[in-house]
Amino acid sequence: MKTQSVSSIIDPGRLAAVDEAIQRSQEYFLRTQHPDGYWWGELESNVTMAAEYLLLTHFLGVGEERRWRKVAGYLRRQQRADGTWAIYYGGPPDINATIESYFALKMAGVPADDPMMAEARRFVVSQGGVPRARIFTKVWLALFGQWDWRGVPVLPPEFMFLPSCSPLNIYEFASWARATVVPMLIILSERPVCPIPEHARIDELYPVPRSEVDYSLPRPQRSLSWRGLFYNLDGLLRRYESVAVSPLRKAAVRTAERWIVAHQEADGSWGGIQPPWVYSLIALKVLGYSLDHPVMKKGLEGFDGFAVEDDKTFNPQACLSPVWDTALAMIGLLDGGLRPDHPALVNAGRWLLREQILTGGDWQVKVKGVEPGGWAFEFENDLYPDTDDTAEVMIALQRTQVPDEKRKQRALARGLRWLLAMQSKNGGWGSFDKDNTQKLITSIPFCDFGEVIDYPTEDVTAHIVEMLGRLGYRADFPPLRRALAYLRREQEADGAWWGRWGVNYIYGTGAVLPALEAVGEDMSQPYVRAAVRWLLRRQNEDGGWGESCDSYADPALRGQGPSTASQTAWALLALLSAASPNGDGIMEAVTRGVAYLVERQEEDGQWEEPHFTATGFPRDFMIKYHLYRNYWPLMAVGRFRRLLEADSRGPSPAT
Ligand code: R04
Repeated sequence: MKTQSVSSIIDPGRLAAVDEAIQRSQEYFLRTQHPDGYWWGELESNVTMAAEYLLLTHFLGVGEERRWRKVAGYLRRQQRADGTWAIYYGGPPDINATIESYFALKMAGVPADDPMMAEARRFVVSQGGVPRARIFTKVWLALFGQWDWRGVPVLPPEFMFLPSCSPLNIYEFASWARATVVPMLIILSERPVCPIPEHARIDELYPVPRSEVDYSLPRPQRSLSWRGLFYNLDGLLRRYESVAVSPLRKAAVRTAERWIVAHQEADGSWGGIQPPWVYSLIALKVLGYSLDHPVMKKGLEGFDGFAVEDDKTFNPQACLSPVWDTALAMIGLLDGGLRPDHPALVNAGRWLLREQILTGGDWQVKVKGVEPGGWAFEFENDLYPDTDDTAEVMIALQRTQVPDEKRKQRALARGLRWLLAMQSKNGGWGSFDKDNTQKLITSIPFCDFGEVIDYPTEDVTAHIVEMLGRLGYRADFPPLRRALAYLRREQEADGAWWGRWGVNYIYGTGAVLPALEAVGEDMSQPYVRAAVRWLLRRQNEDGGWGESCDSYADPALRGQGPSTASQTAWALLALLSAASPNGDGIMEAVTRGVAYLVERQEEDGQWEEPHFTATGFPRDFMIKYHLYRNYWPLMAVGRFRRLLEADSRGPSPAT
């Protein structure tokens, strides 16, 4: 870079357009900051959240006609022309989402002969019908007598008694699976059936009459495996179920109940996420909690704060993203050149400082003798701070100048101690726990959906590495040395890194390269260049980058798909971190990528992005963060501008 002049990279007219794009995006963020200091965009997932909410309200006996109409309005708006529902924009029909939506719509009074319902039914039956659904879907149906409890694996509540040193116990589950499984233990042991009106039955979603359905668990392919063993154990446990010694069973259920009550958050949620929340309310209701019990009341009312609502639709979000959005919006503004002491950043910084979690949580089961000090993703999720949010918040705070710098430094020091204690044995970081890598638990028959362990991942590790670099640590710092070795080991043969929480290899690679640069890694090393070459090969004709959610299932699709703003930005962040002085082809690709973004920005400073580019669980649960399309491009275009500026010492855009 230092030997090229700015005008050889980009002509003055285009440079002005870049400055204007930055300015417009900054103004968008300044306009949309909440007075308390945070940014918060929608977290969109799929229709099972809305369908399950409707079913929950029926189970609890609090279904309201007006609200149900809106939930139904949302479900119908999301249905595609072929009658099916997908779990991400443009995705293939999803049998679970389609069954759950169909059932919720019938509950809301939509008749089976509605043409769109008929289309949905055709799809479900063509796939083998209800017996082909995941276990969660079958549990929802069983709760209302639309599937037989016999067709759900046994999960005895005595599981609660297994100590945390045994290979199977609730703390071997990822935090999200743990908070889901504990109420499930109660539900599966009680097997409640809540009556529904005759018109809502879904017999028509079965391929054969209900009386002929085979409710046995699908037999695993290899019987001499953990899966096979657990399959056989299921048979034994069924027999135990019928003779379960009642005092022991009662004590186990009581233990699960106490665990649930102790894990409710201030906003009424469990773990800040919808699935554990709905199952916890169902479990407590089954145990006889009345709706005016404070736990139930808070739990139910909390949903209002999670919903995206207008006159026609009501859709509860899976999770709320204010802390994550705030940190990333701040980083975008800083990269765009906003002064570190700008009032908006100061206000955001103060808000983040207040959000630091200074009390204990489930992570302490594995990490002893360390003070709390992390951040969670949501407004309220104090028992589950995560390492990814902590890293991004620390980057944002470190770069922001708040009035009380002493307090900020103390917060950073605490966050740092916490993060270092959370590093897993293999040198990487999981999201919510240390060394949550026991694969055994993934083989139990109940676990047929999503991730149930929280193994260290490349993207999260990279964010923490980047943070350490920005705090001044270099590769000679032992935790960093181990983290860098982990990242080297995880690099794919083609040069890319996998993305756990973002789609997919573009996200992983877009996290790792900037991290390497931040810790002062020599970016001309062959392994870095391999990643650069991979990105250059994946650039689309239009100058942008894109990668479909399908790339998790189909390796042939790695790094491929229609260009999107956020994925283009990730690729650019990676390339910008590796841009070298002369003629390596990077700057030419970067300029085209930046042009892709600049040309597609809307009047109001935003970008459009219909595609889902984030991940809850690879394959099974995809996410669209509504602010991803805005802050990632701001970072990319901002860093591009800073790079030119460093080169030419020209003026920065005034903001
Ligand atoms: C982006 C990185 C920050 N952090 C990840 C946070 C993601 C927030 O969104 C979700 C998180 C979730 N978890 N578990 C679920 C989930 C959904 C989200 C979940 C989903 C379905 C079922 C059970 C749990 F939208 Br069923 C942690 C690292």
